[in-house]
Amino acid sequence: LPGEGVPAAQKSSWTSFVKSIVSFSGDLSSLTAPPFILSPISLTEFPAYWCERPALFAAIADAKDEKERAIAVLKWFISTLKGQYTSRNEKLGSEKKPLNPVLGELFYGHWLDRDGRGQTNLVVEQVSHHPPITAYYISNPSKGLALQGHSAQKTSFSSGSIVVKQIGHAVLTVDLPEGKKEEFLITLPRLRIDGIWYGSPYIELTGVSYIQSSSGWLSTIDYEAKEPRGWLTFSSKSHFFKATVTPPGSSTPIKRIEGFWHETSKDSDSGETFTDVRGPKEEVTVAPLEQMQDFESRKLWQHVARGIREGDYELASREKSKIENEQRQRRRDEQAAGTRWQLKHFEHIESDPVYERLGKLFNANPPKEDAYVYMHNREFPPA
Ligand code: CLR
Repeated sequence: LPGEGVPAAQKSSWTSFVKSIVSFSGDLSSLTAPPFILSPISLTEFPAYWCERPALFAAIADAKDEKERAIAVLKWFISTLKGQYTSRNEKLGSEKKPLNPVLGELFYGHWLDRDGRGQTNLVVEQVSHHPPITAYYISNPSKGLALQGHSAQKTSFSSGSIVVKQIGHAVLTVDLPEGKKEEFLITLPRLRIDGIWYGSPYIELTGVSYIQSSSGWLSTIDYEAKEPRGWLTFSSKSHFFKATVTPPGSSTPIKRIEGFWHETSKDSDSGETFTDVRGPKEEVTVAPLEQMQDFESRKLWQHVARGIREGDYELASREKSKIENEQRQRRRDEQAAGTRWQLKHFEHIESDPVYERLGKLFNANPPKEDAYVYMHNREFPPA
């Protein structure tokens, strides 16, 4: 039923929120939403989803050649999708509206070494508030792996769903022997947020995304492929995909994968399991609140988050206003002083040379994108 997932007292507030998104396109984060749909988690925490299966990330470094590396990268990438796009439904009951990060907001974390996989470190910085842009750097130094990327969104409304075009890309760098390295340009899928009328939003992925290796290997992931009979689930959420891996200069795949990105997938030819994410994942470890700086996400939002978690929405909104007013004052002070906010960990470049070079190989659209380059100025684990 329409409005099924909406608490009775918030029905009219949900209706007006839905009306405002219908006639709106741009930055959804600025719209006021009813309390039941608010998440206590800031968008700066989201890049952690890239590494919640640290062993699969580390395994990329152990692959023996270019082909095996391309396959290992695809396997890791597909295995991140469940966390990225369905974990709020599992934890919070539906997709929710994350906290809108402030400029300069930080999120640090790590996954400890276990079974020789090496330690993985995460640095996130909110590099723009309006529009919201989040930059991240994830590295496993002992394996010679680093993922650098940024994330922004363009939203619109179409036949009952919110359509989210992801802006930004990620580049994975793999150090090889003799000072050589291989790079992988990763583009991101489109999102459709369904279930809006019912007040229980969830994400479906649409379109196609690519993983282009500097070695020439290309993986193409198609999120709109039709499920063959026999695979059919009764759930309205499909999450089905097909992927291909093609060698340099060829258009004939040497590997085809199909399945559900939130459950299991298999090699279409051999039937062998490719990914299986039904088991537990490892959430990122962060420092205790007492050791955090004021701009670290969980410290900055702690009272707002408590308000949302405990249903004390007055507290949440009072604390949120405090943060927003403080931000406005900072911007005014900067303007008066003729200064600009300095980013702490990233440097903006107008065009990413890796995107330009590798994007040509699969006709990336757009042909150029900007990037935020990590300045390598944080020690892990934090002292
Ligand atoms: C951020 C980057 C991550 C993947 C990801 C997952 C969920 C997306 C989020 C990104 C961006 C913000 C987002 C969110 C789902 C809902 C939320 C689009 C792309 C919007 C702003 C809130 C909509 C409000 C409804 C839930 C009512 O790697």
